[in-house]
Amino acid sequence: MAFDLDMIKKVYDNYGIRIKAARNVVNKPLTLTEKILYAHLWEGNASQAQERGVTYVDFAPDRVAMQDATAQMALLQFMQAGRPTVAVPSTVHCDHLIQAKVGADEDLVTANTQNKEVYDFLASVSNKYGIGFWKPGAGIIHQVVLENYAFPGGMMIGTDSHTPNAGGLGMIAIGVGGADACDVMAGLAWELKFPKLIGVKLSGKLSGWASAKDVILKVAGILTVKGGTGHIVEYFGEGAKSLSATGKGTICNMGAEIGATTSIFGYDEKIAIYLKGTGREEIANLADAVKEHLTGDEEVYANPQAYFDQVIEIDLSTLEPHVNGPFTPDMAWPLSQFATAVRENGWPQTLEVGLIGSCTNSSYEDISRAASIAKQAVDKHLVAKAEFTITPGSELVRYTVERDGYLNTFESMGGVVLANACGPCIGQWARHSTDPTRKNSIITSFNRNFKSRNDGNPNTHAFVASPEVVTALTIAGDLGFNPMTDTLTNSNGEQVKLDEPQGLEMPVKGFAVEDAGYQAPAEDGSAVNVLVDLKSARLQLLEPFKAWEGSDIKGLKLLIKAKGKCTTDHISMAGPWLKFRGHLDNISNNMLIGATNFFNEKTDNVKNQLNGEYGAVPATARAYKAAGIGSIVVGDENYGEGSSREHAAMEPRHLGVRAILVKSFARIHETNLKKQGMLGLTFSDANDYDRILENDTIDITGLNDFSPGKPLTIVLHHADGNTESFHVNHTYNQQQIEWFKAGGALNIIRMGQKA
Ligand code: MIC
Ligand code: SF4
Repeated sequence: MAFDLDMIKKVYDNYGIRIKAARNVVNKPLTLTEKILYAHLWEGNASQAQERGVTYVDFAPDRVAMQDATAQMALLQFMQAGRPTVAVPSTVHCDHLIQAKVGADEDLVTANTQNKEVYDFLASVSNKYGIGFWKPGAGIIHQVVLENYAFPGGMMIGTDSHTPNAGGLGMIAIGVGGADACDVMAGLAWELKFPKLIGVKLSGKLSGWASAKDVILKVAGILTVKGGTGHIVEYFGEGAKSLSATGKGTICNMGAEIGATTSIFGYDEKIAIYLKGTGREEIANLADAVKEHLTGDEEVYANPQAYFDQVIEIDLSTLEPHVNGPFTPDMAWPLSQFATAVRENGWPQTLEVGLIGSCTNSSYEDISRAASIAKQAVDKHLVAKAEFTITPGSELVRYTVERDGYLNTFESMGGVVLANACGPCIGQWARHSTDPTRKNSIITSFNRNFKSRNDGNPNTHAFVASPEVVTALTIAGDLGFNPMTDTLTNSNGEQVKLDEPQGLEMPVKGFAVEDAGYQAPAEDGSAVNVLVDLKSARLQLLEPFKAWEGSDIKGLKLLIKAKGKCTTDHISMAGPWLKFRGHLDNISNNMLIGATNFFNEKTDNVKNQLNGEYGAVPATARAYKAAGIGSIVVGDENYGEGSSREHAAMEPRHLGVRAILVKSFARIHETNLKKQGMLGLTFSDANDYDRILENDTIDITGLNDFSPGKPLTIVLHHADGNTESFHVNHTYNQQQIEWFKAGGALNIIRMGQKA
């Protein structure tokens, strides 16, 4: 399977030249992040200095990766761009739509039947436009990309927020909405506000129970779910060099949970070993030839405070394993304090299910370390108290760990091996739970633990830890158990202690696979038909959104004032709704159903101002839309945190919402709103949130003069006849304002096509 050696050669050929140009502009030592960003500036940008956190910059990414649940919308948009093939190497990965129920084989058969029309659509559209297609069962996008496509110093965008996983191989890899992917595949530049930089200096070396996962669990605790917004996190230091490439991948992957644009490690020996071990010796050789450009300058790492906007130091030698949660990935507990936290907060202490795997943690190293714990359960006559599932990240890993006996070990401990897919991580889990109102606890080695995410049950307390800690707690069936200090009673009534996990970074016998699950596109796809059934409930061709009417937007009804955390899982839930990801009208029926209404603290229950009745959010929006009235959504901090799914922006657009007004946005969601021609606005004074009342009618003024950096005005017409107004901010640049005016970025591409 081609990993585009020619493309990589071309990138490296230009590296020295581009970085030299950057040095002339920046005129001081460069971080790795700056080198890669400067090496990927779109032609014409190269001679400008870029102000971090301020300037919007056009980039030329080398690759695009899409997963099935977001690729549908991305490719439906791409089909409207009128191009014969994609402009940069691109792949589609079928991973999100497989539901975990019984086990890998059966679940895959069911998925192939149930999702047939979607897979047929994705396979045919990929075939037509020159896109590589990874079949269901091949693995999770980020793991497959790491094994096949990621390369040091490259730049990739992907329609999934955990795309940064490839930072483990020294690539700038950024999660985006489908519309952004569509632009890049159509040969256009990709725009990003030049990020600020956080440097994380790692010293020492991991040992015992601590693993790479604990680095990011700790960083999440320090920076919180908002702290990385607008930043790229660059890891360096001796400790960084000591981590395996896949361990680095885990850290970068979960950097999505702190809102970071992406995270990255410099090219080193560990990355070279991984490239060679996954059949890419040529890339390692090419990278060796330009290796001074694939890491930050020495001066930078010697004196990081002078070059990064923020610096964090972590000593791996003293790092404790962590457990984060529940309900948010940044609530970080060192293992030694976790049991107390569980008791003091009244979280259910009995652990019901432990789940390992996912795109974050399913490397050979992860599996072998977790298996070393599972094996002890068997050898020491311990019976696992909780259920246990394993989702391998790719067929390459699955085949290899099966060969090496690890899957067998898990099964002897009572584990169920699920398909190489997202499964429970994204709510594709038919959990055999009896009473959904009962508070219960689960622990995973995944990255997110938002309410209702894994099993759709808001009473499930989900915690996140490393695969080895998850395995140990699963054996104990008790969140109060600390494997580092406590003993367990085995079936002979003896007290036994678990030894520290042992693992292997790379398989001694090398990786092996029979069928990795790749399908190359046709050489000439012009005659290929894209398969879309127009009567389908799962796929719907897109209609262009309407352009802006050219005047201030008046008379909007407040649809919902969301209280507290409002992630993309709250805005457009996944799990059972994933099946409608290619059908905008049908998926719109999940719009904001997870968000809490500020006025009554209920979910999916808002006042319809037209008849005074309370009803579901989507139905209320549809009622306003049918009456020809626009609406507005108000939200709290970090609105749209989490996923890259642009459905969270397209659904409100489709249902007549004109603006989203919040205290702050998560990056990808804010861009998605702009791309779809929505107004994404922020309170200039967060206290203005309190002025919004349930029966408000709202105007947005200043639009005739909509320009970069200039606030707009919100006018509230309260039900008692009073009116008040205040300024709101936005981050639209001139081009983004054009998207708003045209009714969405795609309308502009379309117009270009006609011209
Ligand atoms: C996730 O982890 O939330 C997902 C599901 O992978 C999403 C993508 C999606 O919603 O399809 C993501 O992280 O972007
Ligand atoms: Fe899939 Fe979970 Fe990874 Fe998202 S975080 S890509 S749902 S495994």
